[in-house]
Amino acid sequence: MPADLKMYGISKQKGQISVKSKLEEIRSAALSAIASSGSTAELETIRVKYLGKKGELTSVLKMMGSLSAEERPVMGQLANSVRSEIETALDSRASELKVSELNERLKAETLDVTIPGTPVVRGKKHPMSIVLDEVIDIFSGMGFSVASGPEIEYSDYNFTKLNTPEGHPARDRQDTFYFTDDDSVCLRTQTSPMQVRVMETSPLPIRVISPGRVYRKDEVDATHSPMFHQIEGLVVDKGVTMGDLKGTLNTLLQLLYGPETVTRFRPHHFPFTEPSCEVDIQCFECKGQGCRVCKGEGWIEVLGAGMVHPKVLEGCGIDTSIYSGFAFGIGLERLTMRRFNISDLRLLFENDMRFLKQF
Ligand code: 2U9
Repeated sequence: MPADLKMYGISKQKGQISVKSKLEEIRSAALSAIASSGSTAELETIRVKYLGKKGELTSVLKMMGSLSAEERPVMGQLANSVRSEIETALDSRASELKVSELNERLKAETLDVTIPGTPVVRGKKHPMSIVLDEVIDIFSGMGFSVASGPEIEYSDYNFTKLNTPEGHPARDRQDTFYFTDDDSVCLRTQTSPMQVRVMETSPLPIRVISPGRVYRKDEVDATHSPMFHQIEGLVVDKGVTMGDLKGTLNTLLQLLYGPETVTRFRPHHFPFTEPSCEVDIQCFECKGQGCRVCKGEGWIEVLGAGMVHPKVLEGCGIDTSIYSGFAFGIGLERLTMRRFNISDLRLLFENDMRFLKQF
């Protein structure tokens, strides 16, 4: 006798009676287990135990072969009806459990919509962005466009094309971040290389400002940073003179510091402009008498400027017998510090909300 038959207490002699009673036993055991099951996971275990490939019902079905030809269809029918009863019971208990499990989950995961949320801190414009936007507004009003370009530059554009040839002290390795051993690529030290690109590619006349980050090997202190921002400007047209330069910069400074602002243009030297000047405003505190604000000078330096050097124009293919130009450079940090009376440049880069929310 096969081992399975022994297990279920079925003997060939008892035949139909034993199979029948075994099937009924399976039915009542399965139905009561289903009725008392407490979770869908438990229900699945019950399904596998009774209806699975190695389950109890399958084992009994395997015994059918040992029954007589008359017994087999009767017991087969009974086995099918036991299977479908168990399946129906499993389905209906599964839907009951699904509902109760969902209800329990909903209860456990209740969201208290009355709890105050985490406040979202409203951002503000950075003081340098406030001042830059103001400067862009002023120059837009005078017909200038805005150009921005790469911060990694060829030394050719950063220096050579700006009349600063190899060997010039301004190209010193101690002042410039170079990327290559031959010093041919660097972090730009000014935004003028962008303006060279504008001159090389745009039709004349040109009126452009170029704001952006620039880099120099400076130690960080209250007035220095290895990264700072410049706003440079360039005008190239027929018959542009120092008078146009003065008119444009006086307009800028009076719009920035008020209509009473007094300016002074002092001779200076830059390799890329000739003649060159530094521009001061009369101290607003002492009206030129000399005080703590202007360190006794009576004047405060605000920017540098000059007529674009003919070598720079010609290097960009511009005919200097017809065209001339002026250029200027402003340090945005210094402009912002003066505007908002900020004494330490580092405050502009720390992004401390306690500082930034004051503007
Ligand atoms: C071209 C030719 C010439 C831009 C200029 C200055 C003078 C200047 C400083 C201001 C403070 C740099 O940020 S700072 O330290 N800049 O004094 N910049 S003339 O001259 C140009 C620009 C573009 C093609």
